[in-house]
This record gives sequence, C-alpha cells and structure tokens, in this order.
Amino acid sequence: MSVYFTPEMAVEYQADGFFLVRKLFTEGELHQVTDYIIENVINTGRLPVVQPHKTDRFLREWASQERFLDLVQPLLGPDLALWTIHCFYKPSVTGPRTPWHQDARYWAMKPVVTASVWLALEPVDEENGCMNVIPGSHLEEICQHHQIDDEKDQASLSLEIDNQKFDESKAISIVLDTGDCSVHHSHLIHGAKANNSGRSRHGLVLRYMPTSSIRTDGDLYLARGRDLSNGVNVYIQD
Ligand SMILES: O=C(O)CCC(=O)C(=O)O
Ligand code: NI
Repeated sequence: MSVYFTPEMAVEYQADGFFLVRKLFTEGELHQVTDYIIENVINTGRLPVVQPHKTDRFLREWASQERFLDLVQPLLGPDLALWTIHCFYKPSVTGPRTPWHQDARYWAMKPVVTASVWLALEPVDEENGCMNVIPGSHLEEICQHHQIDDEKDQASLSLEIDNQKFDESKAISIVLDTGDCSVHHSHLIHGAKANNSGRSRHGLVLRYMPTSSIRTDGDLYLARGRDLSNGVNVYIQD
C-alpha cells in the first residue's frame, strides 16, 4: 500500500466521498510539470486543457507514476487506466467559477467508477477559488443538472445542479498548499467560486478508472496491471 494512503483515508472516502493528502510532492518536484503545462497548455495552447495525455507522452507518463497509482489502487483495484487529465488553471481576477456538479453526470463510462486526484500546483484557498464540496453527497443518486451558457455565465463547465437539490450551507472548502491533493468520488457534489483574487489558481486533475469499466473513445492509457474489459477498451499505444 502507498506510504501516502492510510486506512483513515479509506474510511473518509467511503463516508465523505473525498480525502486530502498533504505533501504528496515537494514544491521542487513540481517545477518541471508546472513549467511544462504553463508553456504547452496555458501560454501556447499547443496542448488542450482537457485530455492533453492523448497526444502528450510526457504528461501521461507523469500522471502514471507510482505515487498516484498507489494512492488510487486501494479505491479502484490493481488494474488501472488513466483516462483523462484536466488542467484546471484559473487566472487571477478573471478566473471563472465552476458550477456545482457531479462528475459522473458528464461521463460516458460504464459503470462510472472513477477517482479524481486534484493536485495543487500552487496554494489554493477561498480567496483564489478553491474547490468546495458537499461531504457525503456521493452517496446520493445523480441529481438533475441544467445546461448553462458557460461563456455568458463565465463558468468553467456547462452543466449545473439545480440548486434546490442540495444544501449549500453544508459545503466545505478544500484548502491546499503546493503539492497537496484531494481525491474525490465521481458522485461527489462539488464546485468552485470565481477567482477574483490577485493570484492565479493552478490545479491539475488526473482521473483514473479500473480497466473493468468500459470507455470506448480510445483515450485510455493503461497505467498499471492489465485490461479487464475483454478487449473492448482501446488503449493509447506508446
Ligand atoms: O477546480 C475546479 O474548479 C473544479 C474541479 C472539478 O470539477 C473536478 O476536478 O472534477
Ligand atoms: Ni468536477
């Protein structure tokens, strides 16, 4: 088992739908990947914000290192695919909000079994729009979401939960330092306020699934173990 994963985290994941890991990386260990994303995703757009792993070997290998896989293996089992990366960079002052949502509402995967690692590449707190979560909400069914005009509404995603469906006063803020991460369940209700602060908010989200789940768009990277989909899943070949 991972040196970073504790039995308490398993209990928290089951009860709350998320847990936090402090200092998964030191600041120094993150310089290379942070500079790489700033250069290739944010500054030049050479790589897309969502799914850069499809065309970029460096990022998919970086996201498949033991430290991450050992963290999600106790939740998902030993046969693991990295199926997406999302560069959740929000600039200072104009960083959009993330509407309240459940990730599973977005994804074509059967069954939707996934854990998302939200890694802080710089400090995130209430001021610069850290993620907010509703503990225990992953135990509920998928709520009704409605479409929003993400450009007009200045939001980073296009679906939002009808807000009468949950109690926003139960939200807690996921405050992270550089190198800390949260791990969240695909049914957890979460969102983030806009970043109106003078600091950017740089998060990198890595999502993993057991290879027994089916996702047929060919974007999967077999990160550990073997395929359990009887050849239905299509993997990126290096
Ligand atoms: O960082 C954010 O604003 C939202 C992240 C999110 O929705 C996710 O990682 O699933
Ligand atoms: Ni999400």
